[in-house]
Amino acid sequence: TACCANMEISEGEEDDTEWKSLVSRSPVASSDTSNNTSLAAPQKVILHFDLDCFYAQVEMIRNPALRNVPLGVQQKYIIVTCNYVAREHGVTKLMSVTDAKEKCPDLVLVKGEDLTHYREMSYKVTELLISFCPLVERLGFDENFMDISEIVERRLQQSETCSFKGHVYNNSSRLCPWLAMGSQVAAELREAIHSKLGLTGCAGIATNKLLAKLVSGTFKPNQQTTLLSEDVSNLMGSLDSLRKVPGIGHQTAKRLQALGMTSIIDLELFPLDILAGEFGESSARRLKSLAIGIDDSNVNPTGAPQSLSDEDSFKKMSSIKDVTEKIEELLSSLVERMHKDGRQPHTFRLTIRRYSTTNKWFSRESRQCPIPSHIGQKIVVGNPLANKLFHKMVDTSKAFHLTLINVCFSNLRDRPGKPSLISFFTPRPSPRKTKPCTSQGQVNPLL
Ligand code: DGT
Ligand code: MG
Repeated sequence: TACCANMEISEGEEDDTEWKSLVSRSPVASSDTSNNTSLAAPQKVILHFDLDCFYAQVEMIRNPALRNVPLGVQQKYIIVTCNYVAREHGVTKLMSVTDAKEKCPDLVLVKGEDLTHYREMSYKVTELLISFCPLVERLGFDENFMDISEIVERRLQQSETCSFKGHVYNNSSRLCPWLAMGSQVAAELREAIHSKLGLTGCAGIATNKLLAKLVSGTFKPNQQTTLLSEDVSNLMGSLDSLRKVPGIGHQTAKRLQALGMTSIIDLELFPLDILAGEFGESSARRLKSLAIGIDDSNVNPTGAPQSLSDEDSFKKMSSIKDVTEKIEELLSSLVERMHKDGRQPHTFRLTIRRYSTTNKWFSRESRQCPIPSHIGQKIVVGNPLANKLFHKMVDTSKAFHLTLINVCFSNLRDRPGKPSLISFFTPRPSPRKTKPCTSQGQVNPLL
């Protein structure tokens, strides 16, 4: 995801490279419960939803004439996604515009650098899912996890017979009423997303987040797949690299490779004590668990983001004038979002990335400072804070070469008695969430 413009990385839900909570406890043996036909689910039922060609679908809803043509969504010189008509012509996600045009000369391109419509639709999907069950966790813009164990249990108490909807991984035919009921619920939710918002997507149904995410894309687009416990090792064995395991990010994969591991099976067989020597006991156990499909992490209900940010990347920015203009441009759209959110930011952060041939994606630097209450609208025009922070990082008496700028408001606090415009930010039972905001349309003192 690092190559493109406007990827948001600081809203917490946007950055899935470190899936921190993936395994929070030490592994437990996964008992074969598939013969157990009692009504209470012995394990959780977790859904994972992933919308089809998300940005392209949003563009096709905005302009239905684009539905039947090959469509690519362009950010800078990259096709960040394309519809399935374009995929039939060989266009793929993250292809360069030049290559895509070569594969498919009729490809229609729309600009996708402004994320506003995608973001709004993304929150509508999460909101819709929350209206069925509060245990929903966002992952990026177009993915959501949902823990429906209680719904399944309740429904199974009412009706015992229930067949699978959609695909079952490996065509397994074992009885498993709770996962079968999970597949029914998933089908209903996909139908609701389609009828209310006009979007199609895939779903995975399994007993934990890791497996639900891994199985959901087995059949694409607009299909769903259930994974039974007897097929967990098949699914894990089908992954062709360690990076395919959610929770194993770029850095972790590099460290595992340095220890001689390249495949999931290598990790599964690697001695725990040596792994613990490198990563520490709990991370080593977590990694070993992931390799065999065990994930005890909870679905953490997503609240309002802890911060709002916007960024842009470019080949070269080396003048103060360009930097100032870019910061103003980013801030004006960010302030508008902050205004809609309704909360008040108390910290401002500026992040830059300097050109580097060696450490391209990991060389971000940032500085932050409190936002004084008297600063008012000056945050955008003239942006004294950004200016100050910028000069703390960059010695402008010398030549500089930046490839990214990110602006971020954090430490967001409610304004007493002022509700948010966004109904998504409603109270939900989670300790780490921000409280709801309350009023509407107030003037943001930052403007
Ligand atoms: P799918 O799920 O294969 O049907 O296709 P998408 O387009 O939904 O792909 P997905 O789920 O990986 O990503 C969701 C959206 O996020 C996608 O429509 C565009 C955006 N996106 C994905 N990867 C990148 C990336 O590397 N850079 C940027 N800028 N955007 C990305
Ligand atoms: Mg998707």
